[in-house]
Amino acid sequence: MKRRISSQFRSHYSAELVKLPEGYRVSIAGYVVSVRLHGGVIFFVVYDGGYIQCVAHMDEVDVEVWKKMLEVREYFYVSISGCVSYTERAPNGVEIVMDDVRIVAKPNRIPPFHPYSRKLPSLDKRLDIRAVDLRRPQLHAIFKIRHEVLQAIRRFLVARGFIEVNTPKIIASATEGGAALFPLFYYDKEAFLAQSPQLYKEQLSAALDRVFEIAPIFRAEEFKTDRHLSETISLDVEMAFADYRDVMNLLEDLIVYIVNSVRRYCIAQLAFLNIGDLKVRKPFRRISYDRVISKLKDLGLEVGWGEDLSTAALRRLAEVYREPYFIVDWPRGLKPFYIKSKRGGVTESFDLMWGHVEIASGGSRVNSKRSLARRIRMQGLNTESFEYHLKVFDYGMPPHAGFGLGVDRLIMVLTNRDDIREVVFYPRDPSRLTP
Ligand code: AMO
Repeated sequence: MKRRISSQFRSHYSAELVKLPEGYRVSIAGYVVSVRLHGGVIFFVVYDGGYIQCVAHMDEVDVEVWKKMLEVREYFYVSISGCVSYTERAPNGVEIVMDDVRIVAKPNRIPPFHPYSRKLPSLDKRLDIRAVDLRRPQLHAIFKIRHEVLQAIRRFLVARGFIEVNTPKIIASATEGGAALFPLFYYDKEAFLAQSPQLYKEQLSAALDRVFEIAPIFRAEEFKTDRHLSETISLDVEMAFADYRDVMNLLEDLIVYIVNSVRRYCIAQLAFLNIGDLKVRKPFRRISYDRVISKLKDLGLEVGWGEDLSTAALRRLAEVYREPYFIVDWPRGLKPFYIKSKRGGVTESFDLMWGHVEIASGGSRVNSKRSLARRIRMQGLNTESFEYHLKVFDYGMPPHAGFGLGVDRLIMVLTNRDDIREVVFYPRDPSRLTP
């Protein structure tokens, strides 16, 4: 594919220079990361999606041009003209010997921290000026990995015959019992921001067989953890003629594919972030909720049957299970109304854990209208609010299953960050609504 997008500011991107012969004249545009002046030689490092060193000798450029070069500071946006030169002194083996510079935008203020500084302000302070924080090379590495994860998800699912769909984010009723909703005015009615595309993806799997969506979900929980957001990106997958075992197998293959893609396409980024041992092995363990409870008891943590697993319990388990693993067959009371029951008060459900973080959850779905209505009532919800969904079952509903995967959580784990907000461009949490 041709990548060239030239403009009055640039003929090439720095990444393209290695394909050009010594002496080839180019112009590049970007922002200045560093300026060094050594006697009569000036060096700039410019970022244009990649880094490039640019150099000029006082004696070899026009006096007016040299004066302009001396004006350039970090954070200036510049367009630079010069010739390609191969040299060992440049970090990537190639540099531009400049003959002109055009200052395109000058900042009025210097950011409160330097992109290469080891001493950074707190994440909250950095988030307050996120657009500047995002110029840090560490975040470039994280967001390149994020980009690759999203690409890999799409490649994998499309190759398996899934269709990418979009469902409404303004909805009329809740789907995820435990999680609170954000209410909003919808003309003269009350509406909510969608917690999950759950019921829509189920309906779409009946119509299209295999569907997926990558979109925001909204959770109005009053959390204060390292892994919750009020708005987060979810990968939702749903397939007809499948049960929870089939989707666990699919999810396991997907995770392996994502990890391999990141290892293949993000070598420099993984190295930069010091992530040397990113590996997952199939098959992932499948451990029943019952066994998890007794395992925790052995580890000295008493959890009553039917209780959810606390962060402390999940952290304890993470010490034992170092690779991703599934907790399967959760008690009915812990799972939403649309998850199919099985004998023993449990459900055909799973959570995919990686470390102490729940990456995904899913299960087989109830596909009989009567059972679904009963489960809605059992959870204290009103069947009338779900009439729009229940009536679809009158036209036939095949067995189906699926999962929701927290994309931000997966990227947090892959990039080894200890706060989910690091891996989101503009995170939303109970105390943050801007920028
Ligand atoms: P669940 O509510 O478990 O299931 O959500 C699915 C996955 O989404 C991620 N997630 C979150 N990530 C960050 N911040 C949050 N506040 C947050 N809430 C959830 C988690 C979680 O595993 N409809 C079902 C899925 C299904 O059965 O298909 C659902 O929404 O990684």
